[in-house]
Amino acid sequence: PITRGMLYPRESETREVHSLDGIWNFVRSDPDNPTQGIRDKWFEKDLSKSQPTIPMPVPASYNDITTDNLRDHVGTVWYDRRFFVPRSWRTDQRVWLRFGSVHYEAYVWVNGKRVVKHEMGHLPFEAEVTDVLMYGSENRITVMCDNALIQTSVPQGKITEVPNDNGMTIVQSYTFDFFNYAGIHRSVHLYTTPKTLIEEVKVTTNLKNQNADGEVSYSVSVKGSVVNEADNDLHIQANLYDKEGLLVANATSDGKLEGELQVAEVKPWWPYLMHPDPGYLYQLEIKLLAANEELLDVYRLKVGLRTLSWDQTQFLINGKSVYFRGFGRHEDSDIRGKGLDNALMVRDFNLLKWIGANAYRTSHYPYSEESMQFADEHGIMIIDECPSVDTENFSQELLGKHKSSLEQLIHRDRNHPSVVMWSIANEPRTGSLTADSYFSLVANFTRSLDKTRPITAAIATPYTKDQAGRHLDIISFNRYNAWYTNTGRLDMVTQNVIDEAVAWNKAYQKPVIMSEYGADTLEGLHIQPAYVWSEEFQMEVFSRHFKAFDELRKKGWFIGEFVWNFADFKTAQSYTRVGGNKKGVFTRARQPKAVAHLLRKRYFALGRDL
Ligand code: BDP
Repeated sequence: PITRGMLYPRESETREVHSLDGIWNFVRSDPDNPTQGIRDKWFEKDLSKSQPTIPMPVPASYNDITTDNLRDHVGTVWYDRRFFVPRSWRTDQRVWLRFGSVHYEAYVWVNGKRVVKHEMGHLPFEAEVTDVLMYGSENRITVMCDNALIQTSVPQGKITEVPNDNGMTIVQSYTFDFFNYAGIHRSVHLYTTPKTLIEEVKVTTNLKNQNADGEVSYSVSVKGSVVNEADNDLHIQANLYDKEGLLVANATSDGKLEGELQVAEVKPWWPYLMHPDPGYLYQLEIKLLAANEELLDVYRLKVGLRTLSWDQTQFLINGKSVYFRGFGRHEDSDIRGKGLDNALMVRDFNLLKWIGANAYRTSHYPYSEESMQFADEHGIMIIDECPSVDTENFSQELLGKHKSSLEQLIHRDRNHPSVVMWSIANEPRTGSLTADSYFSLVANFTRSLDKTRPITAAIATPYTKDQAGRHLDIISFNRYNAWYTNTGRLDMVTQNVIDEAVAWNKAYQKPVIMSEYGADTLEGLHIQPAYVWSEEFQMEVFSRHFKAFDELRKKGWFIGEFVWNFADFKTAQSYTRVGGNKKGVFTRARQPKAVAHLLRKRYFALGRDL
């Protein structure tokens, strides 16, 4: 089990952070000879010494960078680069190498020595490299990345060998509806810490006396040779600062690595449009001190004070019931694929606020840590989804990886006030008894890691067959009326949506969210009366859903609507996809389709209501 919190790398008076982002050297393995790199030990010298390399940006997906068919490559690729480690780092400290994420599997060597292997995209991993680095000189990092998805990876896929015009070829197939972009998707950092360091920080918050008083509970775990809690060697000084930088609470734990801070006249964390100052964050400063008060390590993180609660009919934040106005999204854009891009991220948040949304689901995998921090700052609520999508063929091995994905996700994201719910899967095949026991195990495991947030899953199995809903706290359902069912029939939307939501609520007596609805729309295609793929049709589909939602809201247990999708995105090639999935309210270049203006009116009107 992963017990490390994988704190986001931040500089402080005891820590330095260096970025290894930039242009790396890149080689794709010969699909007919996929293990050649390992056999020939490509990690022992520069990749360029054994073959031609091409330049590859990090972070980015590699798929859309070149003009050849690297896009459709299946199997391993290799990256390397050289970097300098300053002489000054040789002092009494540790150095860590951290990847924000690599898709799907990564093997990492430093100066020819294997330092870490990690399976699963969208999640960070790191290794201590103190003893393999050469100080005051050049070093080499080599990464082998494998994009193959099989029945026991998360998400699942299938690899088959089939004949083609050149003999035989490997085919990767998968049923999920987004392109299997791969590569070093997020930033690579080297950072230093003291020998005895703050390894993990866990924060929970509470509000009392009608949100007038707040409490921040923290617990810290420490790594290092001098750790011996029984001896009361170490203690924590915790300081809480408000936005203006004023100290509002502090505490020194006596021989303990945990404690509470009491905050008077607290400014709670509120979602966007629920308060004039949404996303209010304090800064928590954690100082690790030795028995003689020597300062060992300092780590700072942003903290939002809020409470979450839920029952059979509603979801509340700070005691106030919440109606979600949101989106399913993707991390996806031209050229960089799923690579972290700050310009895109900031643009997306500007659009979310422009349109009046207060939430999104990280469909269908964890999004960048940078975007989680941004959501905290802007009061955007997140339904945080693990990478399990279209889950089927349940096995012990799959269960282990699925649980691991949730464990890694929760460790990474549990301190974010924006995270208000865990989504344990998207459209799992939940119609069987095996699914029943599988999801009971996944849900209980998730609850054992975090009891402070409700659990959901976006379900498309009909409620008559579903076996997973009983294990969830909140029911989310995906349905494409007038698109996949009753295509073109705008007269068959409203009542169907109402009936299905009512049936879900009746089946499980839990709050219900419509987590996906929508229609593919080619921007600029106008057809009156509305016809599939036209902007008119998307607007009609949305309007008919709005009618249903307004009816459902009166019933008291319908708590949210999420459009599919925020923006157009790339998928695998198929005859149902014209250059990708076009259900975006925004184009892939992040410009509004006509429906965006309609949705904006609704989301702001709902925002004002609350
Ligand atoms: C839903 C999936 C989503 C797809 C969407 C669609 O959850 O990933 O992109 O359908 O087909 O079933 O547009």
